[in-house]
Amino acid sequence: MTAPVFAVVGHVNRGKSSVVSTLSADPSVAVDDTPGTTRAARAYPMRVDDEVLYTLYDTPGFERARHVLAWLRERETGTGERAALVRRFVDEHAGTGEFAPECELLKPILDGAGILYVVDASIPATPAVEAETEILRWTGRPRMALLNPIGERDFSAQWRPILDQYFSLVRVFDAHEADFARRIGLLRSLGELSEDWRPAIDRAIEVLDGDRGFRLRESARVVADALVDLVTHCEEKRLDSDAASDPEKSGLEARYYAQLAERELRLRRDLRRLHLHDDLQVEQAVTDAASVEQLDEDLFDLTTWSQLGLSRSQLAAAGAAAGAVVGAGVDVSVGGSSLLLGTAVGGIAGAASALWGFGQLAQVRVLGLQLGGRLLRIGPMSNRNFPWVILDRALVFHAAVAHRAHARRTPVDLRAAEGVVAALPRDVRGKLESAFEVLRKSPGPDALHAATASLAGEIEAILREREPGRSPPTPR
Ligand SMILES: Nc1nc2c(ncn2[C@@H]2O[C@H](COP(=O)(O)OP(=O)(O)OP(=O)(O)O)[C@@H](O)[C@H]2O)c(=O)[nH]1
Ligand SMILES: [Mg+2]
Repeated sequence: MTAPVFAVVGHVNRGKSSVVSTLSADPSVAVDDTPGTTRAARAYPMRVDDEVLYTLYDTPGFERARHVLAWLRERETGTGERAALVRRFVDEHAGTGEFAPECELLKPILDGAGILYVVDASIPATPAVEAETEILRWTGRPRMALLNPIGERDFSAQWRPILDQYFSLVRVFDAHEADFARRIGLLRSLGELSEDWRPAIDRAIEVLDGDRGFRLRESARVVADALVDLVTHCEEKRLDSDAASDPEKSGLEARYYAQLAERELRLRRDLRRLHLHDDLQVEQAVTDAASVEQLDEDLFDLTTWSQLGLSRSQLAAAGAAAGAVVGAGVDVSVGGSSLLLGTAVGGIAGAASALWGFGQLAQVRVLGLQLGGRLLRIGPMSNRNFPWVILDRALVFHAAVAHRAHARRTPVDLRAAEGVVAALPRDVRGKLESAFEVLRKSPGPDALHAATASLAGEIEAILREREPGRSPPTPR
């Protein structure tokens, strides 16, 4: 079974590279609003475990389609010769510098690729379209048109009767919004384009489904591991005297929250990696540019906490307290910013700790050491809401990266995201709470292992439940 090849073509700057990027889950494809960004045809194979499922060619856009068509028409001898004439056009012009984009985009088609013709459905059709589609028709290859709306307006009603004349299939595919389910839907349509490709496309869908399942399972596992680490984490410091001084306490507390923040960052990195979004930026509720860089992924923010039941006045009090008390010590570790909302650890855990008093959120103990001396220990986190806050944030973050089209390069904005855990069914919350309860009690290795596995299983079920439903792309 050979993997099908598709050439993604269209006018310059219409979202061709975006379609390639999203359909191949490859964020390395150059997408830019400068017309003419793609200068050469380039193959992007969709691989899973070294198996190539299909290949997409990103191509430069048509720039002089009407001239190309005029050249072809002048030399036309009969309809049966049209594909050969297109080949002659490419042979005569390739390497001359004339019609360079047209030669580049036609080559993979002449080599046997199917055609995905991309138009921007948010602008009206231009006269160039007829020449472009006519040239593509002359190649005789199977072809589908994609209405990719770049802007807000919708001219698809105007586009359809034009595209219908040239394409056996016309589909809407928003390359910047399409999630996994829509990608699969589009693949199914590609399978309808030619009987020859059907078995390979069916195979591709099966493999991609399996791969998706694997990524969700791994995501659940890294979230469960992070929850365990975060809830059970402790920081310790040897004391010179029997009691801890205030600077000793606040220093250790700062280190503790900094470690929690660091661990959550690691979880987010893991989730981005699992969904092939390693470089995706995340926007948070901070305003100044330097601090965005430092603090773009805070550990707790007020929105999440309020979803979990803190009242507005509690939040206000916590906010005020944090800036004054905990924030000062903690912010140093995150670049000296005194911003409350965006700070990694000067956020709500530190804030709540300040509000409720040192040691109310996480356990603090002074322990005697066998060989003399004393140890100050902070952790594990005893606050009951804490694992829920972490889980909620992890699920919100997961949704943001797992459903994100790879063509879309703007930062993820979590500020308006809705929480997840508050809406979970009672029985699911019950099972999660049982596992959290085990974690809070400093479990032995076996109990810890069982609780981690139970968490991973529950979280995987939540992630699967939250997968968007499968529906074919909007038919014409
Ligand atoms: N919002 C939105 N923007 C899009 C979409 N598709 C493309 N764009 C934007 O439109 C611009 C062009 O997208 P590309 O994918 O680079 O287009 P192209 O057809 O490959 O362009 P050239 O290589 O220059 O011919 C970029 O700024 C994209 O971010 C879309 O579906 N939605
Ligand atoms: Mg391009």
